[in-house]
Amino acid sequence: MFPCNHTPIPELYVSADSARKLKHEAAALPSWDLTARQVCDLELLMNGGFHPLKGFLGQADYDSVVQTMRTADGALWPMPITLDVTETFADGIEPGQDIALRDPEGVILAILSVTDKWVPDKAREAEMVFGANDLAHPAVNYLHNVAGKVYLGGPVTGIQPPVHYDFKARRDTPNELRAYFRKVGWAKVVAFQTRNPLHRAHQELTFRAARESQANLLIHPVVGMTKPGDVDHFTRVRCYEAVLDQYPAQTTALSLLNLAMRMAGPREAVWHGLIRKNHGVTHFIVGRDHAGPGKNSQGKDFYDPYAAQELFRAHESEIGVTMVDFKHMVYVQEKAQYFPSNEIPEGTTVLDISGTELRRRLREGLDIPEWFSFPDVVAQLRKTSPARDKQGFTVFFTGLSGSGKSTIANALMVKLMEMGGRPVTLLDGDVVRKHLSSELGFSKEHRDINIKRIGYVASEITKNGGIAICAPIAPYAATRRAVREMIEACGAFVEVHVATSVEECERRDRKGLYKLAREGKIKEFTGISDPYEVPDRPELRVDTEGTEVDSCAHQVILKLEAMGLIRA
Ligand code: PPS
Repeated sequence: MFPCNHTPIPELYVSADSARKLKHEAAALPSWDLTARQVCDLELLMNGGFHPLKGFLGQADYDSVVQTMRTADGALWPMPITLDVTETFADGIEPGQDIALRDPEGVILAILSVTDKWVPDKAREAEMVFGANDLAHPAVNYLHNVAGKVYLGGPVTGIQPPVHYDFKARRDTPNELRAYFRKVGWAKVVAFQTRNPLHRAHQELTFRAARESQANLLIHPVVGMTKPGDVDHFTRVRCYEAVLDQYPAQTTALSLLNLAMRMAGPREAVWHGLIRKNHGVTHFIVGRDHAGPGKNSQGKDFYDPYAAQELFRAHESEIGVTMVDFKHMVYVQEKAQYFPSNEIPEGTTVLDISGTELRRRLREGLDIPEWFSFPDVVAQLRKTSPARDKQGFTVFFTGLSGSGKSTIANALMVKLMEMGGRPVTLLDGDVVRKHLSSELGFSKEHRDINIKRIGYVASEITKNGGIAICAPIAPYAATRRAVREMIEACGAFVEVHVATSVEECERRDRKGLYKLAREGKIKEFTGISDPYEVPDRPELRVDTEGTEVDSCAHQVILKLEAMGLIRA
């Protein structure tokens, strides 16, 4: 049993006076614009959420954390908190130098006194921390395809916390929560971590956990970064607020945690425990497959479903937080009541709706029964997830030059406009290069910038309920995946591989470019002197050889219908 600790935890902020002075001096330092994930990490470093860390890990700490889940001086810490930067930025920085860390608007949040600069072995980091160097794991994909190549480490001097304009009153630092628990006299607090909306089963299980541990309850959802494709945090917080009324008054608090999750299962559970310890709680609910990333590229779970609980239990005394078993609660029809799945009365009917089934019902505008969720929660979810045929979406054609992307895309656009209902925008490769990317060439770097621009515009169109049709070559799988993640946050992404072979494209050679490429007059030509990574699992693959354009466009229409995105 661990007592509630109300004493303040060390923060990395300097006084307001020193902060003003430092800010001035820092303006002349080289500065790094933090990524969204780094802003989350920095906030928790500065406010003590990541205590005992005093900054971004240096190399010795990094090696030790990756290898042994401990910092070099032996403190339990399972997650490498590193500042990844580009090679270009790193080239101008040497250990011993200070750099200013700025948020995306350019505000200086902190100073990093660089002690270490190194190129990490990312494959090893993936194996050790996430259990596999497999890009199907969102954090491994991030490590290889989003994070910079070089790490900088060193202590952080905090100047000011990142500014949040949303739900200000619901955000608390570890010390604010500790002070609150002291003020209201909560001696035992059980925290519930979540990245999903809460339904009745969650309310029942958290309620039980609090009763069993005779503790008050802290609903402590993550609003920083969660798994790509999750319900956005604005919707979730409105759902949490709706559920809060369902708990007996004065027993339960809701506080938002600006954590960037890694979905690292067992290591993540231990990390979550340490973070909650810093926030002053005494108990923490850990369930089956805690912070699980889903299936690996072989279609198997990344982690054993109970590995997180086992690792947590093995380190419980060091974490200083008691683990509370998360009970899977199911609804028993005859009793009109929830029961833990291992205590179901014999001969009764169990009702349950899985996450996938819930998403299907939301997508298709079907009934969601009251025994499953609260009407206010369902209303919030429906507001942000209207039925699929009312949402925006993106059709993303990819394929070689001359494969027929533009022709099919044009035919599709006309068919969709004929149906009406939503505005349709075509972002064709050539047209984009004329209007949005006229300064870009065909190096990997430039192609990636071009595709990300298309993805950005398509995501805005999708978010606002329109249909975006994109038709670039988009030769790199990782870039297509980044675009998919960006768009799936606001609607459906339908990847269509126009699978015309290079031989056929060259035979057609509509623009005469293949001939020039063969003669070496065009460099880096896709399929001839530059790579094209064939999509593994596109939503649709169309073959233009021996098939009319009209019929290819019709195949796309059928796919959109099957996905519920349009109605015939
Ligand atoms: S990419 O890789 O997605 O950024 O390419 P994209 O913007 O779709 O541009 C492809 C069109 O540019 C012409 N073109 C080339 N393509 C490939 N490689 C090289 N080096 C190249 N140089 C010019 C070509 O006409 C492409 O048009 P499409 O419509 O694909 O035939």
